[in-house]
Amino acid sequence: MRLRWDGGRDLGLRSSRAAARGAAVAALILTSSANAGTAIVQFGGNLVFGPTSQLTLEIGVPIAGSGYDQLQAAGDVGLGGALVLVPSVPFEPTLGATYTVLTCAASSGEFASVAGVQQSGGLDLALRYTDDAVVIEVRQRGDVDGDGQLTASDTAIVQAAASAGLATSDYGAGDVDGSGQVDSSDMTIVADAVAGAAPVPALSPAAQLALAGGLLGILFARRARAFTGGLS
Ligand SMILES: [Ca+2]
Ligand SMILES: [Ca+2]
Repeated sequence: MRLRWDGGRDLGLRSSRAAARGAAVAALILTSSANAGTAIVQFGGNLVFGPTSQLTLEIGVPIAGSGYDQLQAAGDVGLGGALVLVPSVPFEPTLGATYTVLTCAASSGEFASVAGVQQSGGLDLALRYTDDAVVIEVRQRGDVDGDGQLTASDTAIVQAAASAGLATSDYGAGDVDGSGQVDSSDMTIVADAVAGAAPVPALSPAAQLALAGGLLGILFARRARAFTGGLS
């Protein structure tokens, strides 16, 4: 991982526990070379990612430090600039896996864009923001609301956000391609995903036969009881 301060002077980090105590910076550019090794980087102060900054994080096994890059700031973090997600090699995204890539006292703002969202197998690295963290979650492409299903609910969120011209890089708010804007591109991706989602499987002929047989059995049993009751 490598830090470059706004003045252009580089600060190399070789330890997974590097602390810039008390750092309250107006603009900090932080980059991590692809496949340079994952790490946890800690800051004692505040961080502000300027509009031209780029934060590149390696994503692999969902274990902070040894499996993916994680930033920990003791102070507040102002988010901005570009976030680039780089899968480690080899990387096999697992549905539902989560990566807390940034923790802080309080976060504000958002990354202007996110690169590396789409992965193989129809899976996405979905970005979401909390009050004190940035989390990446592996979801089915188009599962905007994160309920594990591709339905009209996902389509509705994107349509509403696109109509409002929402500028966000939050996957759950509808920016499924990481462009920083919810628009027709996101609508197309989600609509295609929902349309291609496997429908609820219909019963096979054999299952239908078994079900019918079971119902007939119940019917005969009831009639038999009624008949017996009539005799007694
Ligand atoms: Ca969904
Ligand atoms: Ca978008």
